[in-house]
Amino acid sequence: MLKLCGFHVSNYHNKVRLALLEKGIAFEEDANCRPSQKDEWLARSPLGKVPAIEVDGVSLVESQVICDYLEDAYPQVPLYPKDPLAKAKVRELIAVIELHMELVARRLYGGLFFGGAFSDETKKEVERDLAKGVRAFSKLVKFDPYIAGKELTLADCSAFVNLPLVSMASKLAFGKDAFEGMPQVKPYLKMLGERPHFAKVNADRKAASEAAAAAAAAKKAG
Ligand SMILES: N[C@@H](CCC(=O)N[C@@H](CS)C(=O)NCC(=O)O)C(=O)O
Repeated sequence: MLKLCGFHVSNYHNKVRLALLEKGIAFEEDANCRPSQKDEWLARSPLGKVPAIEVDGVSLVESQVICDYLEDAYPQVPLYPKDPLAKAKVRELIAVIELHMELVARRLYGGLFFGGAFSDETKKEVERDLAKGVRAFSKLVKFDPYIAGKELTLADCSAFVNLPLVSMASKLAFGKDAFEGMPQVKPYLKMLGERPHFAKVNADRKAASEAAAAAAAAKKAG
């Protein structure tokens, strides 16, 4: 059986988990896998990141690659439109969300969330690049009611896990929500969060984040 490996705080793990749940694919999950540069994990995930899946003894990484595989292998409940151009528009949205917003904001996570630091130069670059990503996003989104139109797609799975992170990072770093000019974002995320699978993934993310914070506090206390 297909196995998903990662952990519940990871946005990319949660994107794949949402796709599996929404498509109704039976899967096992190992939610205790962490990113690592150790040989044992590199053998399964060549960049040392999560998530990875295992299918018939074969490992596969990169959430978008994994989701595209799921779509090809399990077409019964689609998360893409059939029309090739409409499908490409969904993938375009995912690329903007992940490459031009989340990956940009990610440069600040170490400093914001993990006790690290970033330079003023990095902060300026992120502010500039994030503004471009958000502008592109605002030109592409439909909110009709889903992000790419009338049907739930993989772009919604990506948006649900990534928009809150970008929003939080921008508020903390710049004192201003990157989506402050897009009032549709909050009700859209709320609407998605009411879907049972999205609610489950979100609840598990919260529980795992709280457990991780408690473990870090206990370690610090000695
Ligand atoms: N492009 C990758 C990104 C995966 C990723 O960055 N995962 C994070 C956890 S959310 C990770 O493993 N970070 C550790 C690292 O980059 O070494 C994907 O879509 O799967």
